Amino acid sequence: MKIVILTGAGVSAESGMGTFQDENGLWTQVNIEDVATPEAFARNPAKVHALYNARRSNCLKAEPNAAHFALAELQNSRHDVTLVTQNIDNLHERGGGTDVIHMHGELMKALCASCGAVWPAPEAMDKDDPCPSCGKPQTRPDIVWFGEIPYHMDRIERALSECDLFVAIGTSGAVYPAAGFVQMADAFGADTLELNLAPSDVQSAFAAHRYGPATEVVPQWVA
Ligand code: BV8
Repeated sequence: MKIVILTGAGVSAESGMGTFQDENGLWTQVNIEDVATPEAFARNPAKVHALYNARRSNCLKAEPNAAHFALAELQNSRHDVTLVTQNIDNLHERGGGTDVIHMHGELMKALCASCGAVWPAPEAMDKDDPCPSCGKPQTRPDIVWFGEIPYHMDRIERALSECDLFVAIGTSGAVYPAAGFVQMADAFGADTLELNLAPSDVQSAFAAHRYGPATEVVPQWVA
């Protein structure tokens, strides 16, 4: 059976990574326009780097949880599993996940805004860090901000067109194009399942739902 899994911040919430839209979520503490757009980075790179440096050090202190481990177990099973994440943390990989598709980029990678080179991010990054490839001081986090095109869309859309089951885990369904994946999978005839703490903004598009903390509902579903 071909399965596509889409995860969001809820799968890392119990690892202490925080979410976006919940009452103490990141987007309730900072404005997207100030820290998560290319314009924000052009306006104040130091402010943007400070936010991502703080999130990177938080990620280094966090540990994968039972949901990450269960999804890695599913990937090692006989199923054909495509694991897509909106998350920029590396907890899927540290929980044994393989070939993780980071459609919104990765905290642990740096990107040169001038030549496009990508390299492992130091814990604290600064715009003036010289690019190891072109030498220019145009270093940014390798993150897809609002208004930027998500990574790996062709591969994701192909997987959605071929899957038998689409499962969304720990995402509010608030951000596109990820929030539209369930409609795409459904249109191609896949079964759809939402595993979340609470109904998402697109819960009505799912055929089945199981609600509860990811560390409970994900291992139960994988078993
Ligand atoms: C783009 C990286 C064009 C940064 C992020 C319609 C179509 C296309 C685009 C748009 C459109 N309408 C609007 C747009 C533009 C925009 C958008 O969607 N805006 C929103 C505000 C309306 N989209 C874009 O700009 C995207 N680019 O559209 O380019 C294009 C389109 C298609 C094809 C080609 C080109 C780029 C968006 C990417 C932005 N970057 N992340 C960073 O991390 O700092 S977005 C960020 O927020 C996340 O990555 C995620 O995608 C999004 C929402 O986060 P979630 O993961 O869902 O987390 P959230 O807090 O919202 O929810 C947590 C959930 O977990 C909750 O439901 C909660 O109940 C649950 N939960 C909590 N605890 C637990 C739990 N569940 C289980 N267990 C628990 N313990």
